[in-house]
Amino acid sequence: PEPGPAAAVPDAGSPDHVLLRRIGRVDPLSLDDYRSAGGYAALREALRLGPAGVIREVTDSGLVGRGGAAFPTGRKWNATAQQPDAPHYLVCNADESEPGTFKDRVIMEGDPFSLVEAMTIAGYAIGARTGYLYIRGEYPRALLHLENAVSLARERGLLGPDVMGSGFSFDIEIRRGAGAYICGEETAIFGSIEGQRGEPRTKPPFPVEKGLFGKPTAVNNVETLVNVLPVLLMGGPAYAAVGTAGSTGPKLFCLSGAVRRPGLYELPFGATLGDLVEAAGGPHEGRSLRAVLLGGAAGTFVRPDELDIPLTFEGARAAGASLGSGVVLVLDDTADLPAILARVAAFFRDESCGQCVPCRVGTVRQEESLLRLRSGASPAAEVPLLREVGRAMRDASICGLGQTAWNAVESAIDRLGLYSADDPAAPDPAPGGTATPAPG
Ligand code: L3W
Ligand code: SF4
Repeated sequence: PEPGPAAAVPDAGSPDHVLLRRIGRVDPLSLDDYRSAGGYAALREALRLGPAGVIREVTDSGLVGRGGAAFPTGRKWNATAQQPDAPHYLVCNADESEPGTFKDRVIMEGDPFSLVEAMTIAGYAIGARTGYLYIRGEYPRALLHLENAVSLARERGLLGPDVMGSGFSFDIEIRRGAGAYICGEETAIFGSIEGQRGEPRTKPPFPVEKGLFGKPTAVNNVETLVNVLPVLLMGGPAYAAVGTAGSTGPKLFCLSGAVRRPGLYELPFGATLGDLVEAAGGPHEGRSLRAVLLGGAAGTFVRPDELDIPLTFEGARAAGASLGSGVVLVLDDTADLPAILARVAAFFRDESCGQCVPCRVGTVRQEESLLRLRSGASPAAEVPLLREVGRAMRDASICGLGQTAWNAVESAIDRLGLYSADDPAAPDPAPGGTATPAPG
């Protein structure tokens, strides 16, 4: 059998964990275990505070979204709660598909009741009676554990018409994705749940105003929601004291690639990239760091001399990078960067929904150019073309997929010096300098 969720957490059981504290310590199928490990105390507190009180604590906590865009959760919940149109919906974005990301999976597999409790609190705060949990289709164990959690919570009156005897009615519907990365984009989720093609919609209107079924909707990532539990248990201001002023609370980081102990790490915001790589044991014996890809396929390559970048939203931004959802991919001196870039480009070409031209065509052209470069085409001809295509995608694509599809390639060229005239790893020009056309 596959190893359990705790196997993905190298320091499972650490007393410093807040979000991961139950991983590997409770039976994820047992509501009694969850309750004896502190479960449902936060919902009780929420019901005591009332919806406005919950939103106040979440706002005071400074919690921002963990799905990649860092939007203030309290502001999103307040904007949804204030909408006169009804009904209101909650959508939990559990379509975790960013390459290198597995944080939400560990929570859903190892501590599923925490998500059910957090969704109930969110529904209460925004005035929703239904929450949709949109889960990645390739997460069968997480699905099983969540189905079990929802059904046990219903049996015990923690979901349903009278949550904890409070008169508040809330239930959770689970919907599975079917393998499309784009369905994790917050408005594409709506189409997917509504039974249409999962394609992003233009914003505004934002989901808080017109979301699922055209109604006010708060969409939150799994990690964002489970952070609401410590917010209510500690109180907003105490939570805000953890981390930095701009990035409060604990954060999960998915570390993969050429380190000795890859896996999921929980750290308060503020540690540096170097601290994290060191916590994971650093590069393997005899190897040295070549680069770190921060923020996943849509992220930015940084150099080994940039390891002092603080792992905060503002720190990454100041360094011209992005934290994304917390993906950290470490490459050592054996990494084949041109092959990795071609893989990233193939991913975006494959996952583009094809709705808008800059992305539909741009992701194809980008991949073709990178394949030509791998085959020895001249950077002097290809790099300006890549820049032009990248600019068009960034400026004119409808959604984040197209807007970020050139980030990693651009940073490999500009920060790592790949394909620059003085790049020692640059391939020798092909005989005659002719470009090899890409397949397809
Ligand atoms: C009300 C306004 N609401 C913005 C809301 C908006 C959304 C949130 C963020 O992409 C990022 C993306 C990926 N009134 C509002 C408002 N909102 N203005 O705030 O919005 P937005 O559009 O900036 O971002 P997004 O479309 O949600 C998410 C990046 O994440 N990413 C993706 C990672 C993948 C995963 C995963 O697999 N789990 O997270 C990686 O970098 O590029 O920048 O709710 O409605 N005025
Ligand atoms: Fe679809 Fe790409 Fe346009 Fe997004 S940017 S809507 S993925 S074609």
